[in-house]
Amino acid sequence: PILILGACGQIGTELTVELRKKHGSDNVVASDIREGSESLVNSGPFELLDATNYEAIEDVVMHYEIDEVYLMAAMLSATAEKFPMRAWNLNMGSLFNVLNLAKERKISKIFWPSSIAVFGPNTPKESTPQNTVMEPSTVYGISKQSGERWCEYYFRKFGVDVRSVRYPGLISWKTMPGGGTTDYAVEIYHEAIKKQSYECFLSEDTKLPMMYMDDAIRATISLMESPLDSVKVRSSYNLGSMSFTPAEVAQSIKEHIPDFEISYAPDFRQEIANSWPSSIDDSSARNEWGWRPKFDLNSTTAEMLANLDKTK
Ligand code: VAH
Repeated sequence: PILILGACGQIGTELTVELRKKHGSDNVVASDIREGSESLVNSGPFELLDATNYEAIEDVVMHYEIDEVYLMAAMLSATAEKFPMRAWNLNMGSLFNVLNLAKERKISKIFWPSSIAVFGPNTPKESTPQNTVMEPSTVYGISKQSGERWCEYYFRKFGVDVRSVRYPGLISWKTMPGGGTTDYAVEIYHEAIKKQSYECFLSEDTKLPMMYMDDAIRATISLMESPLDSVKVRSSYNLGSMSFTPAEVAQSIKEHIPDFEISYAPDFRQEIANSWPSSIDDSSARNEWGWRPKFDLNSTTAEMLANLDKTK
């Protein structure tokens, strides 16, 4: 059975749905610090669980005979700048809990998300390589870089099978993201439907790596199902699909909603975005476990507007 920590989050919600489809609802235990949506809680086993509480996780692991854990609980880049110590404690405490459960052989496999936030201002910005200079300048990025080092350490020293990808900004319609710098790329579609206008908190030419959620979920499951010896990167794989600026996503929306208007009011999140790459070289993921994205900006916009239109 599988346990998802942070199952009510932007990624966790969709991972829960997909893994339940694949393995059967009763084999996927969803958990979070708070109750999630009705559908999530009612479509299979759900536990209220604090990912920083080792004993609480251990109880759930023993009770359901869990063998795989997806750790999707974290504090994201923008909020982490407001609460650095809470972010560090949550992001690292939860990771040590699952790494140590695996070291004690209580679970056998872990998925842990890293992020393009591990890169910093002096990292090459275009086609950022798998291995390069990484001096993250955000609390969130520091926690992801440190987390990657610990994942690789636990793999080499204790044989812990922990697997990871560096997610770009993720775009989805099922659950709102919380506290991220790339959240503008989700909010803009909601506002386009609701108000045909959006005030963007990043400047119009801020180019960032992005990905549609369906691609991110497929990549995650594909990596977790790959044979052990095909997973050569044990820090975290670069993962790419597209890059765009707020002006470009606004243009793609205008093709569906001609009178959509965008304005720009950069805030503290601009500095965070400026420290990140503009595009990613994900050739390791493509060569070692066959990664291929399916969604580009046009198909992402079409999917987002069609689904949000139905749910408005
Ligand atoms: C954030 N969505 O904005 C997350 C992600 C690359 C961005 O890590 O913090």
